[in-house]
Amino acid sequence: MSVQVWTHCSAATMAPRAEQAYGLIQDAALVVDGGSLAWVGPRDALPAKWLARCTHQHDAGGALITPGLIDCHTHLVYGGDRANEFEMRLNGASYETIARAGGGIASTVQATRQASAADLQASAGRRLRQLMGEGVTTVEIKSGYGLALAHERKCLAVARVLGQQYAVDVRTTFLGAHAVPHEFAGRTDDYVDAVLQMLPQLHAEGLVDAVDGFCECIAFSAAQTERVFVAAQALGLPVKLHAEQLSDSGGAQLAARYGALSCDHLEWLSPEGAQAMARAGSVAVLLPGAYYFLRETKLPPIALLRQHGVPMAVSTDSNPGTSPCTTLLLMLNMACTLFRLTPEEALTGVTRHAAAALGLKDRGVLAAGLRADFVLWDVQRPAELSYGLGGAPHLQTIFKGQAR
Ligand code: DI6
Ligand code: FE
Repeated sequence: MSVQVWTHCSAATMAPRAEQAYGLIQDAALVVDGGSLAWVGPRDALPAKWLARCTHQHDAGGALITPGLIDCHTHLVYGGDRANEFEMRLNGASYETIARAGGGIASTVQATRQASAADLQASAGRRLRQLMGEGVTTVEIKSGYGLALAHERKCLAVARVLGQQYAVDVRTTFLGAHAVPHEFAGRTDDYVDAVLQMLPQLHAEGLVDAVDGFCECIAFSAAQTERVFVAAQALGLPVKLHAEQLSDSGGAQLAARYGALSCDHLEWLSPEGAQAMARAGSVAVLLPGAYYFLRETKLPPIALLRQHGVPMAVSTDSNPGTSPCTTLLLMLNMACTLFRLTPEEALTGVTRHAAAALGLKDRGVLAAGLRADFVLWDVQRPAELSYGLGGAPHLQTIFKGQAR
């Protein structure tokens, strides 16, 4: 077994309740034993036994090391794009005109159904490589543009294959309850019946790690969403929810009752919703890319989330309609500039709290016993990761102990 020692670095460990902001260790050493971290601390406290057992010693060249980044909310697998609609709108077309011409989410569903698994793998692979180029080591990928068994299966299987093809951990989420496909127009309850039939089959095929829904006046009601949660719970699957993005539908309270890992978006979250999330231990996943792209003006209630101690994660929401985004670092900046998170909250949101939003306890922090997923950055201090608009501070990513 290889034992690797990394020195000549500082480490933002992101350890909870650390004395230093970011759990920062100025002159740090990291010991990697196989695919896990065996020791993390100040270099001058490194136990001699690790140097004795060391097979590879690495000079990090003064880099800052953080945990591998975690993008905990993406819709990475879809056909086509919506650049044409973006352009039409900026040339004066209304949403209604575009929707009547088969645009919006329906156009992505059509393009996704028409695409082969190989096409989807190629396009999602391009987006995934962009995320990985900024140090992402774990990514969640939702279905939700197939909306029929064969196509939901195709998208989830593509997500699984991406996790085998690339040195990144992929977590899949079944989002059958994302939108009502045209063949069920006006029959939302019948479509929910169809979703309830898809879920056990996809789960039996090993394609589902969690279950999500879109609880909103333009999508599924709280009662319809609850039927999906009941089915998930019966299979022992954790749930999460797109909640209070465009209005307050009480989705957060509903999700909390089912012990949701996370509630996502939350611009319209109420005090009752925040309280329910705090009691359930649900993470608030903030998605500044969608807020920006839709030119929303209602901010998620950050002070309320802080007041109730709800952990906040930050993610790209990478999708063709509301956040065509493949840069998690830009989301750090937007979480700070638009939502007024501190840089420390933002970085916690793509590491420790993003891991919690996926129910993962073995990553998101640099600590002995956890996965050796970490990133070397060409920056002096952690705040630079949130400060930069573009730029390329990424030097190297280590995934399960290996350079990638
Ligand atoms: N919320 C969103 O903003 C996206 N999905 C969701 O649940 C919209 C997806 C799209 O327009 O393609
Ligand atoms: Fe989303």
